[in-house]
Amino acid sequence: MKVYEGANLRNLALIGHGHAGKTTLVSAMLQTAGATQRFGHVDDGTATTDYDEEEIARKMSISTGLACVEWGKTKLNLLDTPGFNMFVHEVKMVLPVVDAALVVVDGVAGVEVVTERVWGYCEEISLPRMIVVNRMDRERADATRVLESLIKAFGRAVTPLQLPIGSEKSLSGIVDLVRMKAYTYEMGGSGKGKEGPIPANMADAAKEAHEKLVELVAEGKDELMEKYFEQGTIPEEDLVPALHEAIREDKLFPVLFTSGLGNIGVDELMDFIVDYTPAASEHHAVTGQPDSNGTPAARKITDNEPASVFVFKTVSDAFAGRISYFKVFSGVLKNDGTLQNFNRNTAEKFAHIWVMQGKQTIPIQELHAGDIGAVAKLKETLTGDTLGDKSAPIQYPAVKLPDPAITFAIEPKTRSDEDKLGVGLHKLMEEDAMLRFFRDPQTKEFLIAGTGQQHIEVVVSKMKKRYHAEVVLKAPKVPYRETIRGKADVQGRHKKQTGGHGQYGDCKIKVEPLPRGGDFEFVNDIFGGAIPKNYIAPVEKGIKDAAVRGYLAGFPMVDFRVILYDGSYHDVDSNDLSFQMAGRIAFKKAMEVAKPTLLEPIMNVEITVPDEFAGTIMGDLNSRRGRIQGMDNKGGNTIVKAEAPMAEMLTYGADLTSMTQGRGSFNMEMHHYDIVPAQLQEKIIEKAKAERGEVKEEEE
Ligand SMILES: Nc1nc2c(ncn2[C@@H]2O[C@H](COP(=O)(O)OP(=O)(O)O)[C@@H](O)[C@H]2O)c(=O)[nH]1
Ligand SMILES: [Mg+2]
Repeated sequence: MKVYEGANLRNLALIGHGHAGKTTLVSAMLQTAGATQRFGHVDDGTATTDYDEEEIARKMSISTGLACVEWGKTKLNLLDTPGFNMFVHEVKMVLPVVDAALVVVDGVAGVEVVTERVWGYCEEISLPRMIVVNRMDRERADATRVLESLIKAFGRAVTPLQLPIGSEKSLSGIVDLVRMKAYTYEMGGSGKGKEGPIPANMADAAKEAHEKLVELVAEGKDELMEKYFEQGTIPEEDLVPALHEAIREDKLFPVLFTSGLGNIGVDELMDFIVDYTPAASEHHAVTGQPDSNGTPAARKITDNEPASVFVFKTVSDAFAGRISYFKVFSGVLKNDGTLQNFNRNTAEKFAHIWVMQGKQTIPIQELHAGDIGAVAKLKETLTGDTLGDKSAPIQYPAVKLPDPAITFAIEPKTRSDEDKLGVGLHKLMEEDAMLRFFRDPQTKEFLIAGTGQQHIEVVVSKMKKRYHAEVVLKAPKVPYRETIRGKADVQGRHKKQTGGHGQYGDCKIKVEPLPRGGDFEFVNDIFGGAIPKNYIAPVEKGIKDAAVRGYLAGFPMVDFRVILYDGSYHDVDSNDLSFQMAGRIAFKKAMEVAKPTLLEPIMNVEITVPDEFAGTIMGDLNSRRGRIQGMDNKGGNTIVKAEAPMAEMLTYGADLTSMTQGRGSFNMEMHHYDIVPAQLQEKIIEKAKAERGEVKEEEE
């Protein structure tokens, strides 16, 4: 592999809805450029960028795969992202390291839910976008209809730079509307087109589209407008740079057509990328976090600045260990070089730097500003870290991700699995930013949290295959809490007379509710030494210990205030333990009168479905005790915002899929706690008691 400089590098993320053909398109580009011997197919597990065993088993991308294509003098770094909503955060994580996105759209379905979602991510950071309408060989593929759906969703800047020749099975090539030439291909052939004249039956349509394009470009630039008025057109040598600029500045979103699987239009696609998408060196300067003076450092994407690299992905490989994927934002990284990790203040050696081709590592001597590479065995570096020239510190901001939406209890099958469980999960967390693993302080259970059921299933499967740890998933648990709605004024007295000296503690407390989120407050209102100072803390501890265990069903009691206002003691028999006991007794007595009640977590949910499912979704939310907060329409989709209790949403991912034939997606996050309706409390309390009963038996 040759060494490339920023002007000859193009970093592109392939993004879009699942099954639009992103992974296959990468295979087609590799095959057409001669980088592979055989075409890599998703369906038989040979695609270069879907190499992970989980991806092969499920025939879908789960995490971003990297490939690179040398095309003429230019190297294209292709980042193949997943398009299923549970893994779509992977897209967010790579956008900061690319110079443009290839938004891949299915020629039959047009704009889909995830297409809009990822388009939004690009919009947030003004990333240039090029649209590829793929799978044009499929039955019912329709260029006109898809173009309409694109313009409706993303506006009038969406402009075709090509027209497909033929359709469905008889798709045979494309017309280049800039140069006004036609290219024809053999279905399933080499991917290299044969140049020829525009077919007669398309001449008018092509001419019209070309003129529209020229007009659009002329409108955007005064110098060109003049030429256009004088000559009635713009010469090709002006048109190409003007389009390049318009695309770089998000004034124009070009549309191309391909069949990845049939390898049609793929060489033209790569030519277009080289000519029209921004070079790595054209990317605007990248800003780091502000330093102690509040001024952020920044780096231009050039070899002349101090070296800095940003780690955007980590893979935990069974053989090579930890592999860090990075982009060189500035300077030149040499093989065997040492860089300072600015997030962790340690030096890291970059022994054996690589360029990645799927899972294959290709050694490289150096990587220039704007290029993407990988390295194994960095000691402490994780995703989101910046490393660089020690004398020029900078920290690029890590990508913000949402909180996990679903939690399961996880149990090792055997004792030996328990040891492997922790080790394996910690390795998986290094490569998976949305995975969490922790222990529930109440139930002492191990919990794992992720983006959805399917995400967790992938994790469980990786645990088994990679780390040989067998685990059982248990239904997700709802972290209920308890609180009080009334007040109480009670006395807790602990007195025991046994043999020698006895035990004596006595306290009088008032309890009252606090607003939601108020947690726990303890007020010492003792005057005149009714209880000596050193016994106040034991009373508080006794109450707190009891409160964590709850009163109704064993869930922690929150949002209440305790006022300790009186009590008594005994010179000989009083001690810490006696006052702790008195506190516990007082707490229990208070609960008998203070109207204890259950609290449940309420989630914020945002659901996106094609319009025709809006009614079904709203009705269903109603039956889940959901409260609709708002509705919005966008490009044929309805977006519903609602609040709903977590207890009703535990299997929402699977339910939504079946209600919408897989066309709906949703986001969910914790919002607040609220009182459980009276008619449901009894059931939850009974169930919790039964569960605790079982635990007790096991312990004996
Ligand atoms: N007919 C047809 N099928 C395609 C084309 N590209 C991909 N596919 C098939 O569509 C499915 C999804 O493709 P894949 O590349 O995994 O899509 P991704 O989810 O966007 O990466 C696979 O079964 C592919 O074989 C194409 O151009 N034409
Ligand atoms: Mg894919």
